[in-house]
Amino acid sequence: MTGLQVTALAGGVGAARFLCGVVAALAEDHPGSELTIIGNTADDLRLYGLHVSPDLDTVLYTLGGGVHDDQGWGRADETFAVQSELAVYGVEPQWFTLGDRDMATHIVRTQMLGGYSLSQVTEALSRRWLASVPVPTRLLPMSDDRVETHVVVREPLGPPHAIHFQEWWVRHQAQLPAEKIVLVGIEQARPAPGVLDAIASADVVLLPPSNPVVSIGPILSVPGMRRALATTSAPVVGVSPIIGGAPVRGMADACLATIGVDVTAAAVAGLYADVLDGWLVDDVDADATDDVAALGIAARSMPLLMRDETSTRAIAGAAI
Ligand code: FO1
Repeated sequence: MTGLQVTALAGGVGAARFLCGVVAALAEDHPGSELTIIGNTADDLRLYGLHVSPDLDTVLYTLGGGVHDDQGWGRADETFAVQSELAVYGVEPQWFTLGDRDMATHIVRTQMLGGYSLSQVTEALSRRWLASVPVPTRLLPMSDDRVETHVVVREPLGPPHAIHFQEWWVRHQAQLPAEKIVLVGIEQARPAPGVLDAIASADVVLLPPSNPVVSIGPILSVPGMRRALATTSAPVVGVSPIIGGAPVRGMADACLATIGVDVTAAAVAGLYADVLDGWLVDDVDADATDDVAALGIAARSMPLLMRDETSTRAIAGAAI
């Protein structure tokens, strides 16, 4: 078997875990392969003057073996001395947890952003985290331009107003009724250097089981991305983040409800219909393969729960 050029779009935890399976499958079955990951940056935020890129960091920490396994984000063996001290000073917010080790990443990123682009900074951070991945792997932000997901919410008795996605997701646990999800800055955003090339020159493009609205959605919304995916000669293959009518992880159901899309494997495929060639659904959703096929997308069912390394590798192998 010869090596493959694989390009994957990535949100946070689900994508990062899936990408571990991709690395394992490529290392075993396709020696000589290379992996390019295009990460979502629309849930980036500034906190305490620091630039935090949760999804990029989740990919780096997970592939680099430094992630907090139970949470799926943040660092293993974390301590919280700095944030506790900030709390004593009355510094807000305290609803978003930044550990000491994690904070070092944000300090490096913020310092470097004074003179370098987010792509360049991400490349520098990758030298630490991706060097030991058994398949040559690079992580590109979807864009060097600032894009932020905001959620228009209505609090009891109050007028609708927009809050940062992380405030809705983490502080309100996506429980505050949302009227709209808006990608601030998306019209002006350009794909980061290397992103369009990585799609055009790929042998296969993968859409991991990430949140379709706030993780994959922003990447697809960067001007030029959908066209690049629709015109690449590579098959574009996705893995459903919905199993049996519920998200495998996270609160994608609240996001889908906000944009008026059913919480089903077939409805999510419909969101990607213009770019997708193949779609994996769980065995419990085997009935959905006909609906997906009707959209012109080849569909197959298999067990999609990423229970351990073996099951995750099998899903990634099937997608490839
Ligand atoms: N998720 C939480 O539920 N609570 C947190 O306090 C929190 C902090 C945090 C810090 C750094 C980081 O990289 C991720 C963090 N996350 C936290 C996860 C994050 O909010 C989301 O899951 C992603 O942005 C969605 O992909």
